[in-house]
Amino acid sequence: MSKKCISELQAERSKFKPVLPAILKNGPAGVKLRLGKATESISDNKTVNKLFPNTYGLPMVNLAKGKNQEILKKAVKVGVVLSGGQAPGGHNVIAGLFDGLKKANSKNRLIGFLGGPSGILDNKCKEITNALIAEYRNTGGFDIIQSGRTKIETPEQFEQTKKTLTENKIDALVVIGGDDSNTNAALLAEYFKKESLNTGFIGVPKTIDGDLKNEQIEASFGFDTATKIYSEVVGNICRDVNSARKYWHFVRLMGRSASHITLEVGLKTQPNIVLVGEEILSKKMTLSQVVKQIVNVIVKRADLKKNFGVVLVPEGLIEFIPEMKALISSLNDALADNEAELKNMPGIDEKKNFIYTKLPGNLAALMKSLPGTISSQLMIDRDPHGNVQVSQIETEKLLIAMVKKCLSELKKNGKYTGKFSTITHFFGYEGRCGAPSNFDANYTYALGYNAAVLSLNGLSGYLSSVKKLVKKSALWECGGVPLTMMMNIERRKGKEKPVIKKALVELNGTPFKTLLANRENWAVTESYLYPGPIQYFGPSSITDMTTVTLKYEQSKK
Ligand code: FBP
Repeated sequence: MSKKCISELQAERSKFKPVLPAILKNGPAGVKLRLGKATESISDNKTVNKLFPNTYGLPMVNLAKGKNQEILKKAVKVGVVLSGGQAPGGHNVIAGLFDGLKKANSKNRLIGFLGGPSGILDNKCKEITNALIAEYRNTGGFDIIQSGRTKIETPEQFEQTKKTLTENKIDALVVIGGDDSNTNAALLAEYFKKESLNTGFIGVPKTIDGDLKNEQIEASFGFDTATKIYSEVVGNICRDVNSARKYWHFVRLMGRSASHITLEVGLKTQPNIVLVGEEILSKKMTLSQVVKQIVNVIVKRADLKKNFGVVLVPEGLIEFIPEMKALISSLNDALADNEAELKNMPGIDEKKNFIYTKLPGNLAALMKSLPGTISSQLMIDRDPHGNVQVSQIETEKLLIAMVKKCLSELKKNGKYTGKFSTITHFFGYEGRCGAPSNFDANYTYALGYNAAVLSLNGLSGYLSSVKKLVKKSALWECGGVPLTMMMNIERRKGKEKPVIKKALVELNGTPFKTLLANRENWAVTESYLYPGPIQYFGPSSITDMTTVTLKYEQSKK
């Protein structure tokens, strides 16, 4: 990328200097590790312990001021890989990592593996230099080394990883990824320890979905920027709706297995209906009950002569509806068990008819009752971690079809006289590579710099942690959280596996309670908010604003 090819905003933005937490100001040699007590996994302790005999129970690590001249002496070579979906700020993690390593010793080197974990398996890499990283500071995207979703899982792949990392003399690998990628980092840390190899593995919490968080990790990076981008466009749709007053817009938002994005965008824009998967699951609602809930609002608004509105739908919605969840889980097992036969079948209808015979009768009937496009989308290949690819399932269209059916019944009975014209949207990819907000630019830079400190200190099996995020970045606290501490056992691809637990929307938490307190009013009024675009320049009350979710979750701590 040549300097001439960048936009005016990018040129101006490249001058932004992230503000490091004060604890990191004197570089990696100015901090000492303070070790806490041995840790336990959040559940399934015995099983997780058994699977990670060499890395289970590591202590929590906090950075404290001190002198650590030892780490300056030896030049090290650190690898970095971007894993999974894109999230704004990935380039700044690499910039922070690069600056931290170079501050400790100008002979330290940073090697980027290309295209995600497959770059490790294929030994495809390039050195991150000062000139290269300069082009990517404060930019969105993962294009500096690209990303990928390959999972390192077979014994051959572990062997290949060992070969690549030892041949390249990599002292530590920094894995920038979500829950699945960091689970992979934990497995690698364990494998290398078992093999008596010294390579360390440090994770960095990434995902726009916002579901890699817990007591120790306050937020995953990218959530802030992505939700600001979606809030801008959803706000614009609300204003369009309020101006034209003739359409119902159904907006599906990314977030896979958690509704944090939808909830955050809902709180920021106050549309008429915000569906939260976790609530639907806890109430064990059926698909028709969810549809009924939407229909009730449409009818109420029609009675007020308001045949328009905005509905937010989390992309993972169907996995939260118990009957659909059961269908997907049974389908996951059936697809995994019959992979070979299915491969040889040419058409989707043949595959579906075959799969119906492998499902319990009630679930086969449910699948058959869905619109053909939706049942075909449910058959799409799982991702390498065994997850159904909900981004490919058009839930908003399924809901619209069912709502239409319901409304026409009501019309026949004279209970509905409105008009229902719809427009659908799916927002996900639009926000994943946006230029990071100030919050994400600072947060990712600190996460990367902190990962350099953890790597230089020879740690392995830790997630880079930066806390107190509602304070100014200079006051943030840094450390490392053992990866095994965040694990539990889940069913993936038909088998029980150790994985980092996803954080779902807490129904007792302030973000959801705020929605609850307001949604009846938002349903029938036009209380829309128009957040507008991310501001990079201007008053800090706007440029440094964090998410409502983070503010509500962390402000009392
Ligand atoms: P990560 O969890 O890997 O960060 O990815 C999140 C995500 O953006 C989800 O919101 C979405 O369902 C999925 O990636 C889409 O995957 P893909 O990029 O493979 O289409």
